[in-house]
Amino acid sequence: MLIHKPADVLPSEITPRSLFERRRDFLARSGAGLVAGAALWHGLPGAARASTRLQSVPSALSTTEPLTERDAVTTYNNFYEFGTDKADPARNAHKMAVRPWTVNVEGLVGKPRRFDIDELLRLAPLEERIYRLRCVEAWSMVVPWVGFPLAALLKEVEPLGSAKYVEFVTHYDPKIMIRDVIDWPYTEGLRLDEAMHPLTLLAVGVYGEVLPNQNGAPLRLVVPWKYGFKSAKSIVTIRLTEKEPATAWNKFAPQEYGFYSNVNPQVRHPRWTQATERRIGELRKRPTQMFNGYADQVASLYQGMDLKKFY
Ligand SMILES: Nc1nc2c(c(=O)[nH]1)N[C@H]1C(S)=C(S)[C@@H](COP(=O)(O)O)O[C@H]1N2
Ligand SMILES: [Mo]
Repeated sequence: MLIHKPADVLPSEITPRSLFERRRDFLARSGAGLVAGAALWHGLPGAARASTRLQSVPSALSTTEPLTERDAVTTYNNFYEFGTDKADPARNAHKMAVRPWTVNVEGLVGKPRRFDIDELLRLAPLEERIYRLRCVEAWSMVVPWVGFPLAALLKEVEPLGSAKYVEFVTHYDPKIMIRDVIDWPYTEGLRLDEAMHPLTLLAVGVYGEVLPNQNGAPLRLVVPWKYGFKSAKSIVTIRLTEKEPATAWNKFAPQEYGFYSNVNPQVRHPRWTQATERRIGELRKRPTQMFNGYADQVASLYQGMDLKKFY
């Protein structure tokens, strides 16, 4: 297993000495590469969980804004399957087993395939991507994800010419997850060109380590120019389709959540403004940026579309 070289280590990643030593011990015991280490890690209880670092290269697509505290990123979460309070996922998501885990990539593709999660970890070089995450609830964070572009996975399965959309289906286990609120499983969707966009990331880690369950382990989507709910957690199926797929929040409240859900300060949520946001850890409000600040890279995807209609 490789550990970040000192130059790659962000100040926010510096860990207490005791933790570091435990980690080193663990690495020595496991005597294995990253992937085997990751697999092992998920089988270990409690304290040892803090120990899996992912080797990644910094991405030129990262924002340079200050990171949100790691504690906030891993304890202030939306993952409704584990409860609707922000603290519930960190409390309850440990009940989900993330090994073994397979991701089915199917539908309108030349080479449908069932990937083991450990295969996916080796599919493409892992990058550290620091992105803003803007929730529809008008809070935001700056998060150092570790992952690879969704496009790398889609290219493997060779989308057919008839494929226009990508549907994401997430894990649902009624034995450990809540039964009410929305129609489970949580599903999301992107247009194929959005899915192929270089900013669209499949994240396997955060803050240099394997994703904690509450952040969507072992694999979650991150689409930085869309509201946070588009970034489906704990994905089990990726399906290419011809028709626009139904999405969980759109089915729940179609007048409030559209298919596109691009961050747009000019389009109000029916019950509150989207013009401002509060960065977690700050008190002041900031103006929300069009496409969450990624307009230069993504505005062309929506040329000619009425974004008030296609919200
Ligand atoms: N499966 C699933 N994915 C989900 C959600 C959820 O409830 N279930 N919540 C979404 C919402 S509303 C947000 S803001 C982000 C939050 O991601 P984070 O907890 O890693 O910050 O996850 C998204 N992905
Ligand atoms: Mo959200």
